Amino acid sequence: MEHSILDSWGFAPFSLAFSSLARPDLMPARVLSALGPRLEVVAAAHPSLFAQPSGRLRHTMAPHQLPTVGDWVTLSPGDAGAAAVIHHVLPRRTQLLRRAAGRRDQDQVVAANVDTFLLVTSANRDASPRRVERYLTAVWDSGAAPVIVVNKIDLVDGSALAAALAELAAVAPGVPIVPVSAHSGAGSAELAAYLRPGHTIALIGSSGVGKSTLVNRWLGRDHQTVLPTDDNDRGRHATTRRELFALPGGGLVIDTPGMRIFGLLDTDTGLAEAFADIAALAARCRFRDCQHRGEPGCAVDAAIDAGEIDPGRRDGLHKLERELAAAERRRDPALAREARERWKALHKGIRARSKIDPKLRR
Ligand SMILES: Nc1nc2c(ncn2[C@@H]2O[C@H](COP(=O)(O)OP(=O)(O)OP(=O)(O)O)[C@@H](O)[C@H]2O)c(=O)[nH]1
Ligand SMILES: [Mg+2]
Ligand SMILES: [Zn+2]
Repeated sequence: MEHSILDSWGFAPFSLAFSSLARPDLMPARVLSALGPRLEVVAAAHPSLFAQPSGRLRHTMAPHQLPTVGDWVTLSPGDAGAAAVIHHVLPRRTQLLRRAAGRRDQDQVVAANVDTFLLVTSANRDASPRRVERYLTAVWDSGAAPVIVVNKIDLVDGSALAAALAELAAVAPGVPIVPVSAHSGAGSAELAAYLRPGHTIALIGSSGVGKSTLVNRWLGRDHQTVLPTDDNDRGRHATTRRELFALPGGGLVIDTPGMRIFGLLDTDTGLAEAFADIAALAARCRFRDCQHRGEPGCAVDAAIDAGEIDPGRRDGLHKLERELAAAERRRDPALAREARERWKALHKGIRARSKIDPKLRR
């Protein structure tokens, strides 16, 4: 077994799941990119191979369970000229989901088995705190850890940068924030700490913030297409597909296209963590089902009045709640009822967690 090659692609945590299948006739492989139904994979004896899910997988799995970038799968070699066949998707350690508007059966997995998501923003552009909250909520849901990367610091002066960092720190309690410049190389030592051998990171964030420029810098070659931003400093969707690369130093990185819409899924846990500051306060509201909309004895409103937290945080939570509720209703009325039950459980969950989980205490 050429385990050292596989381990350089991050196989170690999956080897037990693979060997317990007891299928020595199949080989483990990792999905590098998806080109329509065909996937490019890497296996110990094959640096690059095309593969397709077996008919059984295609017919028995929901779309979000089918192999995607970052997945570990089992393969049998195809007949001469044909693509190799994928038989299993090994259980994912993490998955970042993008919710399809109103259609749960079309939810998409953006990337599988990522250890750390780098949420890239750009220092010269107003990083909408609401958008950052949304991304963070989805990352917390994924099971992976978030890091915020503020790129293009070469374009702003010290005080503008300090203001941008403070604003981000306020919406992302406890999340590391790393200011960098992909052009000048500033901050690259701090970022390098996340590029560890066998460790998979993925870059997410709006088009034009410089995700592919960072990847090219790490790869030491211009592998990814980079396009100038337009007059309003918006990206032009230079990257069109997700792709996993092995870096010269041993780290693994997935570049993703900037996403226009970033939905949320199963926020029961992610929401509570992204809004840990509000969750901790909510435990002290007088009413158990307090919505923090001016109810008497609301600890969240009191903290806002006292200037301890930004009212935008509470408004951000309310906005997410409304969007989720609307998405649920678009699906169908039976699900909307279920959604209400979920919200009740979530609110109870936030209260229970903030009582027992010391992380959520201030
Ligand atoms: N000044 C400056 N420009 C940068 C920096 N990093 C990236 N850029 C520029 O920003 C533009 C967009 O960069 P990309 O790397 O294509 O952005 P992206 O996030 O990959 O965009 P999508 O692939 O569309 O999601 C390019 O013109 C880059 O040269 C930086 O640190 N400083
Ligand atoms: Mg790109
Ligand atoms: Zn309240």
